Amino acid sequence: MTDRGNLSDQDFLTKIEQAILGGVSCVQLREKELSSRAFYELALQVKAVTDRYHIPFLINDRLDIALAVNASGVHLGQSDLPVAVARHLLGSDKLIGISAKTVAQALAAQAGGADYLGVGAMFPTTTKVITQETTRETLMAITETVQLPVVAIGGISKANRHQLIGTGIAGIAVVSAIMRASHPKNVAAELSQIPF
Ligand code: TZP
Ligand code: MG
Repeated sequence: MTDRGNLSDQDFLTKIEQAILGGVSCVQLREKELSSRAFYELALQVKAVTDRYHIPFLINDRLDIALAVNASGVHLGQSDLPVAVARHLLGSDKLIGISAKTVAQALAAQAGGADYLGVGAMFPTTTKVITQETTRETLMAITETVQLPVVAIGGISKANRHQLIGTGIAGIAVVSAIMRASHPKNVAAELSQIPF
């Protein structure tokens, strides 16, 4: 998952490419402050990279941008469009990920047609304002209840990744540990080797 920070567009795209070369298997573009036009243009550039490596490309929040660039799908939070509406608009071929913090939210997302769930923040993070972290118990309650693949997110790094082993997750989503690394390829390689 991306965060441009102060990177130039070229450096940003290079980081993404390095992360993919390290083992990142899906890229989500998450931009909270760009105009629609700038988001669209950046999305086209990122998609050119993910297409080159044949990996899925997701857009955070903005279903319109996902449609406009023919992304693989969209990731939506609890305040975004309802999953069933997004599914109706996107059709059955696109991926929809939903952020869930409770078993109830996870079940609702599953019933509405989500393809995967994002659960967190599992650890302290500076990428997003978090009121309360998600406990390991809640994460496990979700993985044990829903059939969907669950991706853990929030403050995940080399230092704490082992704490997620045995929780039943399908994978992890990482922003700063990779995007702020001077060697994103190495960090991505280390993080993607964890067995869950
Ligand atoms: N949702 C929950 S935590 C988070 C999002 C988008 C931010 C994750 O970023 P980082 O830098 O990997 O903690
Ligand atoms: Mg969102």
